[in-house]
Amino acid sequence: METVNGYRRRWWKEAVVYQIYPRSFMDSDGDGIGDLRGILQKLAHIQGLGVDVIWLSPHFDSPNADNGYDIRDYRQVMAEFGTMADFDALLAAVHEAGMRLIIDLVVNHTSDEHAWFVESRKGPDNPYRDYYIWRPGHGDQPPNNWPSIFTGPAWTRDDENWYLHLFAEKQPDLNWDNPKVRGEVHDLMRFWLDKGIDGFRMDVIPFISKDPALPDMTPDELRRPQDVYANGPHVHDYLQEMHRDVLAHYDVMTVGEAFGVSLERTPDLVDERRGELDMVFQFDAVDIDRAPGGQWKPWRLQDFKAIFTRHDGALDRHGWPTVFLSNHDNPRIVSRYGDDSPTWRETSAMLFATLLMTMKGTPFLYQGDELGLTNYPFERVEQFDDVWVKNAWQSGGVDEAAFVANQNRVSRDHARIPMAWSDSPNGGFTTGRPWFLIHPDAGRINAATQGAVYDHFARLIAHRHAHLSLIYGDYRDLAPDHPQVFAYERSMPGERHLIVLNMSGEEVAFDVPEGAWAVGNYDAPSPLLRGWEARVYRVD
Ligand code: TEU
Repeated sequence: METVNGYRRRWWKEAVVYQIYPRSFMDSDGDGIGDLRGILQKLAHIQGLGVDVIWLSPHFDSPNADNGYDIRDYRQVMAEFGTMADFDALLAAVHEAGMRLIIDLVVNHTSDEHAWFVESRKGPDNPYRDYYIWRPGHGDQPPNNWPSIFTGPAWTRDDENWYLHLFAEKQPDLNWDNPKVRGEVHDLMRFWLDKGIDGFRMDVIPFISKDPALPDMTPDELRRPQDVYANGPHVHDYLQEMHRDVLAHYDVMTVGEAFGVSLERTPDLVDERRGELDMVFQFDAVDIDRAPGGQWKPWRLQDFKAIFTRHDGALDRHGWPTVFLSNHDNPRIVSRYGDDSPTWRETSAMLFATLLMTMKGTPFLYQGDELGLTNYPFERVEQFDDVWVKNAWQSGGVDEAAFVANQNRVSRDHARIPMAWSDSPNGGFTTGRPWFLIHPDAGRINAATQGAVYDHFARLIAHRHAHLSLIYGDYRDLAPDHPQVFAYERSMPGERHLIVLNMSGEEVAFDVPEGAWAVGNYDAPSPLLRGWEARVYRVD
């Protein structure tokens, strides 16, 4: 097996991944909802960036209580997105274009409309009863004090018993301790793998194993329930079994959403000698501005930088990290970490492109990052679509202005409004009535006008692909205490890069080397770093 700088070479370590939220990507048939044919129409846009892998958020039959993360039938395509023939055509076209396609495996829970749950709730004697987690309550009270991640209790009563749902009421948790459930999951994975998909992003996968005693959480644990949910007794057994029985038989990549998994425990999931997952998403960078309870809080650049050093230190040569600053659960990068004012939006979008493409780990982009799309200016509670926002609002306690102000900082809906393609009505997303809000700037900030940001992404991706030190090279933060500049090197014997990012709108003096300047977001280098300037130097 070929190694580079001590790492085994694998295609997914060298890949750049682009995430599509199908509902909001492109509508081909005018029903106002994005679909698979729409993705097909826009494949050249994705291919032009030079990305290697497309990750499709759930495309399965679903009643959409959580936009497809509540699956009713794992072997059907969501009718609004098209047909199985459309899926097959998309997969073939992606492969034809030299890219790979991974899909979302959402198997901690199903929809309450899934046939298994419809049966399960019929009563204790039903053969599917044990596919889910049912317990008697304490009088009128649920079996324990576990909270749903989406606020409120994690239990809903159905006749005499309660079922567990770590997310919405319409997302009952599967009982992975039942071997039949694990067999079903393996079967549905094979169904898609045998079609030729190239891997899975696994939704909240560490949550699959629950302590069968279901003990109450302590007040301290209740501040971060995800840490309890991600630490069940059999998560590693079940992942190793899945790897042995299914994944090991295909050349695919897996990336698990490691919500609640500490850095110390990350190697247990991704150490290649264990046979569990290839990679996981760590939440530190996207949680930097979150206080418990989902309140926004300010953050410091020094703390942001320290996250990347900690991540790097958490894994040895047997594990591989990911890098992401956005997805369908997070606000837009420029609005959150950069500066979305007209002066700096493009420049800061390019700076974060530079960070993503030069950091250690497989980078994941979210649709619209390549255009520097910004947050939506929400004004009223009714404008939100997210079930989490609705639950949180119903739980009460704050006035609307304060609630909306916080959601404007943290809401998942910023990422979920439709893509902006052109200055046509609805940003060119649909000829019909869009399912969700269209950004007021869509006519101005869209794929047709954002060539500069897009081209910068493409340049960086090409540069990454051409330089193994940007993939396998060691990471070192050169100025961890600097309040404005993020400067780091990526090096391995024979090849070294220096990356200098001015994470502010101010000019900054910073010692830069003589070496060749490879990629930057300003035309020519200057002695001072200009606002949001990003430079990549080749220094070997
Ligand atoms: O997300 C898990 C999850 O808990 C996140 O919503 C997390 O709380 C948030 O990102 C913290 O910033 C996954 C999916 O990505 C999400 O879209 C689903 O709603 C959820 O699982 C349930 O399937």
